[in-house]
Amino acid sequence: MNTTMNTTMNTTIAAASGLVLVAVLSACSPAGDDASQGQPPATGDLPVVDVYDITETPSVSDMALDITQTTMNLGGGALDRYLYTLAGDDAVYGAGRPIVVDAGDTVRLTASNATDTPTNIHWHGMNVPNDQDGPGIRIEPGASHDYEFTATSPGTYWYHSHERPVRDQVDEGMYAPIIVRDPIDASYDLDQVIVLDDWMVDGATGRTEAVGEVDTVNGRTGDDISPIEITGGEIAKLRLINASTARTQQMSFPVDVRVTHTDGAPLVEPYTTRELAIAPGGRYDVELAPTGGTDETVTITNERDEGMVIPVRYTAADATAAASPFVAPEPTPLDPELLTRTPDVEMTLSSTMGSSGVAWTINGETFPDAESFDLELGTTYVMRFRNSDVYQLDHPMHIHGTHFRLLTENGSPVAEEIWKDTVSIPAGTYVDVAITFDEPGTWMAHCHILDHEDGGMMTTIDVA
Ligand SMILES: [Cu+2]
Repeated sequence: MNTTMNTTMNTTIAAASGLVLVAVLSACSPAGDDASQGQPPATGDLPVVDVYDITETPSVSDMALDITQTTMNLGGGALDRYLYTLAGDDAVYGAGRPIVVDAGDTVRLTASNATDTPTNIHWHGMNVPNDQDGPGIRIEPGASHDYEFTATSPGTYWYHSHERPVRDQVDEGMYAPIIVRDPIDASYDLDQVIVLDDWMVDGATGRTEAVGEVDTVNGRTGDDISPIEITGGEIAKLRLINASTARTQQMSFPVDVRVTHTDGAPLVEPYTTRELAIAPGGRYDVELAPTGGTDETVTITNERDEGMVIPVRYTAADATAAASPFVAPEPTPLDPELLTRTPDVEMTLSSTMGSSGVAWTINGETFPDAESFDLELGTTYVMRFRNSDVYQLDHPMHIHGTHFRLLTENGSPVAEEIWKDTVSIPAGTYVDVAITFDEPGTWMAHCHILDHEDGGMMTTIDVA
């Protein structure tokens, strides 16, 4: 463990310094922003080029997305996979083409399905109108679909297929980041997206499985993982996304990082840590602001190190620790009645052995037979997720269409104000959340372990 690299997180709200730094950013354009027609990227040694450093990436909100099939060499084996790419891209993005827009932009995206399977796109964590959300849309092979929505809330999100079986599509690469920038994000010296995943590589068949043995960062593994380069006195924003279909990523940082966002939502009380458990579908934004007098390379890893070793190359500089440009939101008042209310909605999560394997259930039934719920637009409800799974598995529950506030965990109030769209319910426990929908429609609620979702642990919430 590194001892000389001292990280100091300055929690001073420094709005003024943020304005000064905005001016130094240039508007260089990454490759492939033009919408010229192109073939799917060359295959084989994928990824060839990828840019998940979005520090100077301009907002591009009109685009043509190709949903393609390709092959990737990974960990010594070749595998078939899907890939999201922009028409005309000459770079290859191993974790899908990042979409980077500024808050308030209207995203207009034509998705063309060049694969041999029907699919769609879900904008995970984004508050979009119900008819843009994904599950109700089907893009047949050879067809295309136009999406349009306003990127209202800044944050780190991702987009992925929601066509069942969702596991097969997401596990094989139908996903990518979508980042909605806050103006203060331009004040970070480095703004980098880190997409975590795992792949099963079988050289003989090219199959993939839910839990793979090769860990990847932005589609790269081992020595191919792009380093994080930072100099003393600089501050980096790292946007971690867990795209794994089944595994919680237990991330360890070599120095303290300061957590500013959960699932795209800013924290009223940012906190400092060296460990983060990121459930499937979950995101965390963290700040890294090292100081110290010695050049050093340290690493960010997950719990099993099977290829997931992210180098942090630190260059010493005679500088004080950078001030964070992050501005914490004002606390949202919490009605104390919510902490003691009998839940308005309860989802008991369990499993049972069915005729075709394990059935994953909500209130004893599988989708589409599971109990659905009718909620009023704009009303705040207490929703309880109770994990009674006999197999003692955690279930990360994801709700479409809104964020919810954590109230209690196993009956104990959550002290901090935390908003999420995906929350892990540990086996044998229950979690209560406060939830309000501001958009009408039928919204999905499901486990983000996608085998469980495909196996029935999903239901709908009708909001009117
Ligand atoms: Cu589950």
